[in-house]
Amino acid sequence: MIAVRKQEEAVESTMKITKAEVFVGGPGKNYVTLKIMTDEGIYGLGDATLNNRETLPAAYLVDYLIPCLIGKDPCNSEDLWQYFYRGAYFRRGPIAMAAFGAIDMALWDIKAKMAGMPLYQLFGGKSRDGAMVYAHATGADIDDLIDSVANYVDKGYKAVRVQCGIPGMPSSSYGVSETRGTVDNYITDFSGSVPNEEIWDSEKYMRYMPEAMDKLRDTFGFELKLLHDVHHRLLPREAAQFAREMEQYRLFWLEDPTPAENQDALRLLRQHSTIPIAIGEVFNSVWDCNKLIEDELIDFIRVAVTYAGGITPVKRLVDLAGMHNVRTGFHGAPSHSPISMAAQGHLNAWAPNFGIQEYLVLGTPECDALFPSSHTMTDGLFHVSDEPGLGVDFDENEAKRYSYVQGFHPVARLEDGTLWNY
Ligand code: GCO
Ligand code: MG
Repeated sequence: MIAVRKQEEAVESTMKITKAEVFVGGPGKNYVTLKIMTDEGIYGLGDATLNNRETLPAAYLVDYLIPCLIGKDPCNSEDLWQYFYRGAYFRRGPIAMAAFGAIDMALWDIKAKMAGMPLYQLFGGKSRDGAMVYAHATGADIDDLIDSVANYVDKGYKAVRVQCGIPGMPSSSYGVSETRGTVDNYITDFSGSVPNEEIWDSEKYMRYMPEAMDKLRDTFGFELKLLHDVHHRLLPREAAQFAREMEQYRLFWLEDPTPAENQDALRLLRQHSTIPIAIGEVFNSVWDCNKLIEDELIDFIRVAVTYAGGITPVKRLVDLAGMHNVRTGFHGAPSHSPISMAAQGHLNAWAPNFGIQEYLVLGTPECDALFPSSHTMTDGLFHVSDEPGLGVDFDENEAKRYSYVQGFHPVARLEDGTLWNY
């Protein structure tokens, strides 16, 4: 006989959001941290950091979104997301999506804490134990780059992004400092009140990078996964030629070979090369990349849960990508706080079509003190914590040590002064 269990009373949420606060600042970064409080004492955390424009999502949250959250049931994250997205009329864009994204992350954090489960359980559980990450190796020249890669190999990383200074280029290329040795914060310049200007030369870059890659493969062999980021700087024909030349070095991916908004550019590249393409760190919504995914013009989708609007839309995007053989490779530049990195960690643990995760945030004692967590990294694999929720906390006392500091991305120009893509 089959035993029939008495149906337990349905769990109905009566929780209300009572307050939400935004903090801006951090150790060498302007993290934008959202904390949503409820009448039952459970709180949720979100990351709204938009690198070098941090005060804008913070203002969007404080001036427009937080007042609408008070008194709402935090369990209705879907309806609240639709309310903010459809209700905004002027939709999308990185500022608004980073602000929605932080709210969405915080609401998922609250729900998983209510359930007493790590967030990945609400998605369908784990598909893997550790998620492969890649680090950034940079070198002012090739020897410097080889040292930087060796440093990550020694630490057990299985995948490394490689960016190298280009001989004869009047200033550094993307992602590289002009001085030798590891540089921690090359993406943001805090030294002036206007952006620095760099000089870019596509021809010199295209001539030298294959040579640099050749030396890297000679030194490290083919087992180590190597990635390279063009940072949107080549024209479609140039990108096709470059991709073809780089093919022999078996990159894990070639990132942003062309300007992201010109989606047809990738058709030309696909006709000439089978190199795996990763794109999407500047996309804010599925509408920026559904054609790229459906037409299978890319291999990895690089959105971030911050400026792509949070877990709710990104999870949908991951499912769409999975239908078209596109794997994930979420953006994880140093500007992301451990909160969004945790949200991505949970998605990575679940996603059947996980590819790789860019990861640069863990490891400084100041950052760990501001965002205590029990996520761990071993041998280049990220192991998501089993704590309820996102598994990361925010120490408000520590936060008092920091405030907003203005910083800039550099601006790129060609040698004749023509402005180019950063
Ligand atoms: C990456 C990105 C970053 C961006 C940065 C801009 O692949 O990590 O290209 O390095 O330049 O996120 O703020
Ligand atoms: Mg990039």
